[in-house]
Amino acid sequence: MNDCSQPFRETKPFRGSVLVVDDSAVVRTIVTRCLQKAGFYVEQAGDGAVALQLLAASGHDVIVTDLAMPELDGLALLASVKRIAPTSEVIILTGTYAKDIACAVRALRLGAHDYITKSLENHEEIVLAVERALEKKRLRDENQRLLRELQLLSRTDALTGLPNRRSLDEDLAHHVARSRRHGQALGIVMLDLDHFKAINDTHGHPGGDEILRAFAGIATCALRAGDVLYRFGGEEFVAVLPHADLAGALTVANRIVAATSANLVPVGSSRIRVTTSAGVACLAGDGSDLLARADAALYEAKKAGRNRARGARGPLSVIAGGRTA
Ligand code: GH3
Ligand code: MG
Ligand code: MG
Repeated sequence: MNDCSQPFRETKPFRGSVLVVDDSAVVRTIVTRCLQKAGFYVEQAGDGAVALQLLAASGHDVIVTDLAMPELDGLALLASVKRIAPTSEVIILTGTYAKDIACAVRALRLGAHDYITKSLENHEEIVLAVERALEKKRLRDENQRLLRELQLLSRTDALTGLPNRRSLDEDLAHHVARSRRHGQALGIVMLDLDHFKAINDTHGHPGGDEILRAFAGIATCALRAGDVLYRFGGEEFVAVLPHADLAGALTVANRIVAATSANLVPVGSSRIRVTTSAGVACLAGDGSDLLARADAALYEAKKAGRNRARGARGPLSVIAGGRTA
């Protein structure tokens, strides 16, 4: 039998937080003492309803609960915990239903981590069950963290840190749907650095990479709050401009074109002038050809001599410096 009679002394950080729920004050005290002695931070509740209040306030890692309790019983508490605090683990500790296999199966099906019987002889089993539950929670939390990291990485361009093409495809579909639903404008700017192959040839691929990073910064600074720049691929970028009509998007495109040619980008020991061309398109019809129309306008900008922006629809086109051509 464990020696639970020694007073608990806090010397190390807690191994985890546990909520002990039992309508018997004696059982609560015994279980609490053992878990405290094993290094856990423990709170107590006399029934399921109080337990839920404490859980909402503190978000315990593990809940050790009795089954038969007045008001809210153990199974009802378990169901509520799985709904409101799904990352908390629940261990059912029962005396009344100790031999009730059907009840144990039901608890496990509802998501209980473990189902153990009360014993005044051996408290080690409770400590072990809590340790296993904590380890399971730790692994699940870590998996979720890694999954979130992976999702973020899969949407991020490693070179520039901008959201990537995959991210653009997903976000643009949402923007188009939202703009169509609310009858709002949506503009995009497709950007392609001019003569980038020659820059690579002169300054090497690492030099080209530096320029791509610098351009990402310059173009981002030229955007308004709420606009987002994506790396489309290679030396091509796309800015998504919610609420922008063609004239507004052209203004932004021109700002990027002008800022790019105005900034000398440091590459190794030299500082070089880089220019970009831009094609602008705004939402029309179902929006499925938005990128294609911006790309066609970009082609027009290249054909017209580069270092300028062109709009996809209508006669209005604006070149760098704000002049209208
Ligand atoms: P234009 O003015 O018509 O756009 O000419 P350009 O030379 O920029 O266009 P082209 O498509 O011929 O060349 C694009 C170059 O971009 C070729 C490719 O090697 C380079 N490139 C693509 N991705 C990267 C990258 O991640 N880093 C570097 N340094 N270069 C890249
Ligand atoms: Mg290109
Ligand atoms: Mg290019």
